[in-house]
Amino acid sequence: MGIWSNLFIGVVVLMAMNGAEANLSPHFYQTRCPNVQDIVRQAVMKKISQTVVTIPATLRLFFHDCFVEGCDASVLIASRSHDAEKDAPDNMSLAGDGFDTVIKAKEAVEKQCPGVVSCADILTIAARDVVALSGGPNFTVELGRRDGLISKASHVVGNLPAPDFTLDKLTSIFEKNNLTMFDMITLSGAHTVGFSHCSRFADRLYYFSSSSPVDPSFNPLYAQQLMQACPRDVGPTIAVNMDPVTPITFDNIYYANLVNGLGLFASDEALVADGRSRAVVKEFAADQARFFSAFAVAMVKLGRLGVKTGVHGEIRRECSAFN
Ligand code: HEM
Ligand SMILES: *[C@@H]1O[C@H](CO)[C@@H](O)[C@H](O)[C@H]1NC(C)=O
Ligand SMILES: *[C@@H]1O[C@H](CO)[C@@H](O)[C@H](O)[C@H]1NC(C)=O
Ligand SMILES: CC(=O)N[C@H]1CO[C@H](CO)[C@@H](O)[C@@H]1O
Repeated sequence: MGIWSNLFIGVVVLMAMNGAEANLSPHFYQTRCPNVQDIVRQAVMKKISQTVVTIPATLRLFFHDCFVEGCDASVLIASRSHDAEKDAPDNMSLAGDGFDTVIKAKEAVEKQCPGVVSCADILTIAARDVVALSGGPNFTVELGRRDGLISKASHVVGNLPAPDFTLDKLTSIFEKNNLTMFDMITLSGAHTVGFSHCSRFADRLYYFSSSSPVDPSFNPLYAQQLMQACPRDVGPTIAVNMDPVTPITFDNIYYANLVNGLGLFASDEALVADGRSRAVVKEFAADQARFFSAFAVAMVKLGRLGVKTGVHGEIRRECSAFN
């Protein structure tokens, strides 16, 4: 009897711990910081009113955080020796406004609930809010992430997709992260907002092939506009809108653009060029509601990558430094 009841209690405790450790929940802060989502939204709105770059910068920051070391705010760490995640060449214009958004929101949250809410969760909420505040879907996010203890530039290499990736390479890097080709096509729709530096697509304008320096899959007028904005020897700071039609609105125009030869990167163009992904592109181009609901689902899946919960990681006091 004694053994059996001990065993029974042991199993119950183990199950409870597993639950506490493994599960994210939308209600994670309900008792300890019930207003966290309102506080973050207010901070995000204020930051957007100062600069609209906040929208794409925050969304991309979330993606880069999750793909390297998991969604654990490792991307936010500032290192004195400049070898943290954010210092990797792949961070290419992770615009400072994304970092600033999370830091401001964290300061506001700390005033009401000191030491309770992780930077990883604040970034997750902020990424959701910038989508909702720029015309996209609002959706429920899962919370309970803790902040990571590792942030290394060397861990970025090979873990982020590049703009010259083929469909196979795109699909395989997302699959490594438990995301399907469908999720990849869906999340690429984030390129409906934001900017890219000329260097990320210049090959498609000037060095495509020996017979055709311009990628023939570009709409010719669009290629001309891009060459005007990005002449061959343009400086490294010059950037263009990734969605030339509605650059700061979160909508499904990105997919219509792909169909019309207005995809900026080879990795965007690949989605409509390849028969395996084209049907989804066309479906999203025709049906914004379908894109929005798929995007919400895929963002929640993205937000589960490599999360630290329970006793792992820490709740950072400041988002840019380990405690
Ligand atoms: C599918 C593979 C992807 C590739 C190859 C890719 C590549 C890129 C590149 C090269 C840039 C331009 C960076 C620059 O020069 O400033 C960019 C910008 C951006 N990406 Fe992606 N990306 C991908 C997926 C995603 C995903 C999944 C998201 C978010 C869910 C995302 C969100 C963004 C945003 C919002 C920007 C604009 C950033 C800004 O204006 O500050 N991307 N991406
Ligand atoms: C989105 O909905 C949540 C409730 O699920 C809310 O807390 C949040 O503030 C909303 N975000 C925006 C930008 O409306
Ligand atoms: C992907 O899912 C598997 C099985 O659930 C899990 O073990 C693994 O940690 C996940 N990968 C990431 C990057 O979260
Ligand atoms: C925002 C940010 O930290 N950007 C850094 C990205 O990495 C380069 C070096 O590759 C740094 O110079 C940038 O400051």
